Amino acid sequence: MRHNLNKMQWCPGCWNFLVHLALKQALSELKINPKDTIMITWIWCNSKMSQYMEGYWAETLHWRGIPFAIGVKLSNPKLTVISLSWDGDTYWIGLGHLLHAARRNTNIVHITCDNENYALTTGQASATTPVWVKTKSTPDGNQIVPLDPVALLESVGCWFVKVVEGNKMQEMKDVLKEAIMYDWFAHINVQQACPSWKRW
Ligand SMILES: Cc1ncc(C[n+]2csc(CCOP(=O)(O)OP(=O)(O)O)c2C)c(N)n1
Ligand code: SF4
Ligand SMILES: [Mg+2]
Repeated sequence: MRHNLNKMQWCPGCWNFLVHLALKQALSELKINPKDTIMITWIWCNSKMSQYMEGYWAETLHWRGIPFAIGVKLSNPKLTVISLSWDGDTYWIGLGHLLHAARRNTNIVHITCDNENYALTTGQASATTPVWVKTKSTPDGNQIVPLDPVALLESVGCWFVKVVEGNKMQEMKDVLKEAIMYDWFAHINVQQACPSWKRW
């Protein structure tokens, strides 16, 4: 269980700070005891968030976090299970797990911080990079139509899928609280700035 680790290592101006704050406030306002929460993260910039939250945590393998989170929930249903990931992971490398988790409808909160690029590996195109945007991996402009997470999840029967702007603190906190209180699988896409790599 982690406690009081506050030395954050994100770039200045990263909206990860805002997501972290909104999540902390949501859990606090719902009066959820840190010992009753677990945050599951894996490989990318914001995976460090579990280090800055109070409560139990697990850092698992790239694109394997969702099945890990479901396993934790099934073995201890009383825990509030939050899995936190990124667009490159959730919508590309680990997409299969997202879709089947939505179909299975286990009660976890899955948050995707969508900065529209692979930031940790220095700014390649991801599944949500807009068309014609130039990145390291798309020097002539991205020619792949971005994936629509809401339409995709609704197509497999997901009942709770919401998109929030990562700088609208009140709205983000309210949606997080709603997702935490919801009894089934909840997916939140946070539209997020990445000052270091997202320059569109
Ligand atoms: C199986 C596997 N494939 C690729 C990588 C390299 N890798 C590390 S982070 C990452 C992409 C991260 O992008 P995203 O999920 O959008 O997170 P962000 O860094 O933007 O927060 C990749 C491809 C890896 N660590 N493991
Ligand atoms: S690279 Fe982007 S997402 Fe990663 S910490 Fe820096 S600003 Fe945030
Ligand atoms: Mg990303």
